[in-house]
Amino acid sequence: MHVSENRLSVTHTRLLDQFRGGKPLALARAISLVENQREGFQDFLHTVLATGSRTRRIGFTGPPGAGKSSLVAELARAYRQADEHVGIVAVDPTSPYSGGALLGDRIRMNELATDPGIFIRSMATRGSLGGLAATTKEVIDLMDAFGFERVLVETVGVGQTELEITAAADTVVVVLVPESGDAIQAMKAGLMEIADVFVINKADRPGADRLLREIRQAIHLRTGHALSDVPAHHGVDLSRMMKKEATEDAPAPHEGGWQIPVLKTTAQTGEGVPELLAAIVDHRTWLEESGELVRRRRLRARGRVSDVVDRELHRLAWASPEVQDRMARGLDDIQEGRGTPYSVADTILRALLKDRGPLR
Ligand SMILES: Nc1nc2c(ncn2[C@@H]2O[C@H](COP(=O)(O)OP(=O)(O)OP(=O)(O)O)[C@@H](O)[C@H]2O)c(=O)[nH]1
Ligand SMILES: [Mg+2]
Repeated sequence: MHVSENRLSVTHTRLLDQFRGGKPLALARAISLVENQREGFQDFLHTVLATGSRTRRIGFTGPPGAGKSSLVAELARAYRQADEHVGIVAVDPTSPYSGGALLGDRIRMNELATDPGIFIRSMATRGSLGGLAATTKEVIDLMDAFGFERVLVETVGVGQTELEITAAADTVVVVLVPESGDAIQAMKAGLMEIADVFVINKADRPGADRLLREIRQAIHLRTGHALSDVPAHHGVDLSRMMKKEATEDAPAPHEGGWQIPVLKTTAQTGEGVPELLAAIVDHRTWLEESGELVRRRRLRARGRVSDVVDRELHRLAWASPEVQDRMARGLDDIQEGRGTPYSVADTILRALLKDRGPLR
């Protein structure tokens, strides 16, 4: 695989011109090129991404129906008022839905769908784990390269599936509602690890204040404020141990000065939305000043490289005639009791690595 701008086809060169000229249709075409992984999509991505990243990426996750889309719509409106261009990506675990349905049932949200400063894309996960569709991150990259100052990503959090949002966003907003249970459940679901900002939406409903207090207490305990007041227990300093274990691969421990805010919103009336906007600004400032933004971007780049390597290895393996041949013979061996899936896989890997000298 040799990616290069010089390898772009005539069609893709034309697409590139229109993309760089800011034509929304070109963005839509580029997205489907990438989503369908059509011939040449890697050269195209390589070319448009070479200019570097400048978009502020904000992820929203939380249980179904928590009001994520309603909040995203409120924020998008606010960013538009500040004259920013906004990309919205909504990832649905089952099926993609139309731009109109995506932004909920309110009339004024339809304004968003027709605003040329907003580009909305919904994607199905098609069974991929981690809550993001296989190419969601690439679509976000395309929106970044296209020049949106802001990209808002919505994923439905069901159990552990929202974890990947941390790989796609600079700031992760976890949206809960009074009905979504207690703080213990949120901790169990791993939401404490991924949240940069907690929002209790539907604050017009009973139970919001209780959940707010519980989440605040849980954060307080988790970030070790309670621990640091207490002398090391049996000579073991838990907070130090936790720090030591943090490596480049590990998710960010929320230490180093960021206090996770817990806010109440009512997306329907817009109440609490200015505070949410302010919390996102504060988090951005912290990201930049603490060096965390650099760390997250590096982590993101690492994930992207390994994604591409995985995908290419997979493609190379199953496209190889030698591999096909060994597979066919291996299946005979298994059937006749001379081989196992492990021995056959072993011969396939050997063939692949021998065939592809430079890959070794
Ligand atoms: N009472 C109340 N209802 C709200 C609030 N915010 C959103 N809703 C309603 O809750 C329902 C779900 O809102 P959405 O914004 O679609 O929620 P979502 O989290 O995007 O839902 P999915 O994408 O389907 O998981 C809609 O009927 C909204 O009108 C709120 O603050 N209070
Ligand atoms: Mg939604």
